[in-house]
Amino acid sequence: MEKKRALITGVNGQDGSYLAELLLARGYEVFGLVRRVGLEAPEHRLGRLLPLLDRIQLQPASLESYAGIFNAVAKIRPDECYHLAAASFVSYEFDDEFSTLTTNINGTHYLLASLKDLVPSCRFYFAGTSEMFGSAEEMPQNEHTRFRPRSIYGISKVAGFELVRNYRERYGMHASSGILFNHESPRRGHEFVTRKITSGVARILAGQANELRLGNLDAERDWGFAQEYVDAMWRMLRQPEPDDYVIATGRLHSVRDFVRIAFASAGLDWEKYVVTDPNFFRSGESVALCGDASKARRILGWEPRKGFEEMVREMVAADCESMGVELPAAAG
Ligand code: G4F
Repeated sequence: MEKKRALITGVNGQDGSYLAELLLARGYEVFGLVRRVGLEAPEHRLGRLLPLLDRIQLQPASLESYAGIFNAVAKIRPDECYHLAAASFVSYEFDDEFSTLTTNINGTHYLLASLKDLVPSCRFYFAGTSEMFGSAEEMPQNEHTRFRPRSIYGISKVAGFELVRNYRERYGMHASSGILFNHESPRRGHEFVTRKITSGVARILAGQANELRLGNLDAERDWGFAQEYVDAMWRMLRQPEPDDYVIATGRLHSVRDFVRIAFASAGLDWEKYVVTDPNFFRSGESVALCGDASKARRILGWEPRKGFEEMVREMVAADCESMGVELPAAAG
C-alpha cells in the first residue's frame, strides 16, 4: 500500500519535530517546508531535525510567497497538511505588528487556497492558540468561548482560524483547528519562559551564570507537554468530520511554581538566583488562561498524561545533560 504523504510547515520547530517523528513512526512519508536558508546550514538552523534528516524530505518555500507555496503543494500533493509555522512570540506592545500579521495570515491563506485548487481532499490542521482568547470572559475556556485577542499574534491566529472555518464551510474541506494552550519540552525555544528557566538552571550549575533575570513570577499558564499535544493534532485529522478542539491540561501554575521546581530539582534555592527585571514584564498582560479540553477527551480520546512537575524536572535534566553538567543525586 502506498504511504500517506504529510506536509508540515514549521517542521523545524518544537512541535514540528515531534510531529515529524510521530508521523514517521506511523508510516507516513514526511515532507517539511523550510526557508531556503535552512537548507544552506542545516546544522545551525534545523538542529531539532538533525536525527531525522535522512528520513524526511525538505522543500524550500517561504510562507510569504503564494507562488512558492502553490508550487510546493503541487509537487508534494499531500494527503495531510499540518500548518504549524508562524511568528509565534507573544508581545502586547504591538511592536512588530505588520510583519506578524502579514506572515501569519497570508501564510495560512496561501496554503488553504493552494490546497483547495490542487488537492481539495487533503486534510488540514491549523495551529490555533489560547492567545486567541486574550481577555476571555469565562474560565476555563472551551470551543464556545468568545475570542478577545490582545496580542497581534492572537489577532493573526483568530484571522487564520476564521479562514480555516470558511474554507471548511464554503469548500467542504476537511480543515480543523487545534486551540492549543502552552506546551513545553526540552525542545522549546529559549525565548519562552520555561526553557529560559531550565537552561538558566543548567548554566548556574555549570558555573556559567550566577543569576537568572525574569519578568512576572505571578503570571500563570496552563502548561502541558508538547509531545502529547502533537498527537492531538494527528487525532483531529482521523475524525470523519473536521472540527475545532481545545487542547490543554486544565491546570494553572505560576512562573514562580515552575522556577521553584526547576531550581529544587538541581538542588538550588531559587531565591538566591532569580532576579525580577522590569524589562521582561509584559504590559497589558492580565488574564490567566486555562483550557477545558473535555471535547478532545470525549471525541478524540485525548488527555494529558505527563504531570507538571515531571515535565519541569525532565526539561532541567535535558538542559544539564546537553551542557555536560551533572544533577546532584539527592536534589529535589
Ligand atoms: O513562555 P512565554 O513567553 O509564553 P506565552 O507568551 O504564553 O506564549 C506561548 O504560548 C502561547 C499559548 O500556547 C502560544 F500562543 C505562543 O506562541 C507561545 O508558544 O510566557 C509565559 C508567561 C507569560 O505570562 C510571561 O509574561 O511567562 C511570563 N514571563 C515571566 N518572565 C516571561 C518571563 N516570559 C518570557 N518569555 N520571559 C521572561 O523572562
